[in-house]
Amino acid sequence: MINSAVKLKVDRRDGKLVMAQIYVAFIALLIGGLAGLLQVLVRSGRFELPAGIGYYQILTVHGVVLGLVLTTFFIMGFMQACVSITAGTFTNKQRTIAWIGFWLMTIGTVMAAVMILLNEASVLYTFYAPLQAHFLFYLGLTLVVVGSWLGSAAIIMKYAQWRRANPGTPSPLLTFMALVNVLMWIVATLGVAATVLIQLLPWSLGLVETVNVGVSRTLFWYFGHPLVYFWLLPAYMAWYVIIPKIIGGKIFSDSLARMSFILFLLFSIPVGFHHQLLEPGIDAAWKFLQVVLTFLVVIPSLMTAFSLFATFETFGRSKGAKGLFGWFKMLPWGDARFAVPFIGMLSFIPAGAGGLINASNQMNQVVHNTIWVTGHFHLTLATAVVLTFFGITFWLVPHLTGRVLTKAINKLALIQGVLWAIGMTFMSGAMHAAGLLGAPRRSAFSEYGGAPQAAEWIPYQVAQAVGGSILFLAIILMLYIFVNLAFFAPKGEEEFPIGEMSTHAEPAPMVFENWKIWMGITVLLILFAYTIPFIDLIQNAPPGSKGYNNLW
Ligand code: HAS
Ligand code: CU
Repeated sequence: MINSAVKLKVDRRDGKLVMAQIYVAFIALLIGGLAGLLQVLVRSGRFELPAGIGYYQILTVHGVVLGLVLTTFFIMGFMQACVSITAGTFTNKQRTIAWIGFWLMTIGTVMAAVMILLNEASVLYTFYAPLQAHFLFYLGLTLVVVGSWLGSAAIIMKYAQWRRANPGTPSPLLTFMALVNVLMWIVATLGVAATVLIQLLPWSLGLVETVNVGVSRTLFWYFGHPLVYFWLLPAYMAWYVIIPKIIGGKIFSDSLARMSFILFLLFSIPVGFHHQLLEPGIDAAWKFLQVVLTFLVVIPSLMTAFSLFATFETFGRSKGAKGLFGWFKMLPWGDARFAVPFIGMLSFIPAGAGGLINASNQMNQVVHNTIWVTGHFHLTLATAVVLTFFGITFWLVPHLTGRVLTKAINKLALIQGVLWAIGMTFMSGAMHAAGLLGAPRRSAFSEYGGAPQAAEWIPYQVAQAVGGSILFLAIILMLYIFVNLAFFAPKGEEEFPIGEMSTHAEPAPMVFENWKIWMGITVLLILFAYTIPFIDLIQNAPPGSKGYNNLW
């Protein structure tokens, strides 16, 4: 079935391309992790930043470097590896395009990073106007996006080539999933490209005096929400396809996996308003519509949870497990390639529940702009997704460098995962709790010119610092593991685990690959959810604000 066309090894030339991106991702982990440590220490109120470094500056480093750089580089590399091994080695032309993409992304990253370090771009990672950065920061991030389009183009070209060569056969599942993610990414990044090119760049160059802030935030969130699923879907690729193989089980259903990815394509984009529920300028009816669509996009995650339980249970029972939860004991707890992503899955249960709370219009009033939200995305992105990426690293890096994951490193990897779980329980738990008490996010406290601290938040801020310090230790351990797997582990062959279909599953219907239908519905839903609100935001921009409407 899906495995018949699978080669056993990623081509060496493709492997270099993938590794280049993974190197950048881990450098980002080091820098971003350090910034994170400084942040929790400052917030504990017991530490001052040296050398005139600003709180918002390190916050921007942390958000941009981990939220945008680590993720985009790792994801591009991982997806390219998946496509290369399941749909075939990239042609020279495809690989060259991907390399140009890599270099554009890298140059862009350096430009943005330099401007942040010079304190010319302390605009947080959502770069909300009217906060303004140096134009080189915006230009740098534009290059990152354009570079990622080229990396995506290589994936699309490979898919098209495979499609032509195999008419009437469903594409390999991992390739299909990577394709959906890049299609979603391209449609989503049009929003951020629009605000950067048409609004923020001309404004930061002084060509226009002001920008329509409502429009710029709306365009950002048109991109910002699918951005979080662009992070999530590669983790889902591993959960659906890689994990079953690692535990020695089977993929529960190929069709269900494809269907959930298609639902992400359709419903990820027209939901950005759930980040703007408290913003003026958008009619409540449109906010309501997007809240409803947000609850629709929860369905493919529930399908994923169902499918994972089914995989685990079927596997356990095949090993003779009895009772409701007997299968749980049968899972390979000593294998870091499974156990570390599993911690991620586990954290995604409360993380997802928190998301539902955020999305519920009334409850959003309680949590919005509090540090609860920071707690939410440290469970989703910084635990569920990131621990899955680490789990992938444990086999992908040695696979590509011709080395093996030794028993000793596997053990360290398990310790790393457990440390992460402990650190994050403290940090994210305290963030959720302090958020409910009203502690603001993204706010330096009084000594940095921010809000005064309420006494009742302080114990939670200390717990955050404790958790954050444990997380920093885990990051150091992870970097050690990465360097070992990339340069020092013994030579050998490490498997690229790709799950096989359960024999009970039906083959996937070809309608899943009718991109005219899926892209058509995607565009229609976007137009439906956004056209009138955009017209409103542009036509009803506050009158009399000098130059406010210079731009839209
Ligand atoms: Fe979110 C804010 C709503 C998912 C990331 N989110 C953020 C921000 C980030 C972020 C970065 O509606 C802050 C942005 C900023 O800086 O302002 N989020 C949701 C909803 C979901 C959701 C409804 N978010 C994510 C994911 C992220 C992410 C995924 C990153 C990867 N989020 C919001 C809202 C806000 C928000 C509002 C704005 C808040 C505000 O006011 O500013 C859903 O997609 C979640 C669905 C998930 C589930 C869980 C399914 C569980 C699974 C695991 C199964 C486990 C197994 C193993 C099988 C329903 C799949 C267990 C085995 C055992 C034996 C137990
Ligand atoms: Cu969102």
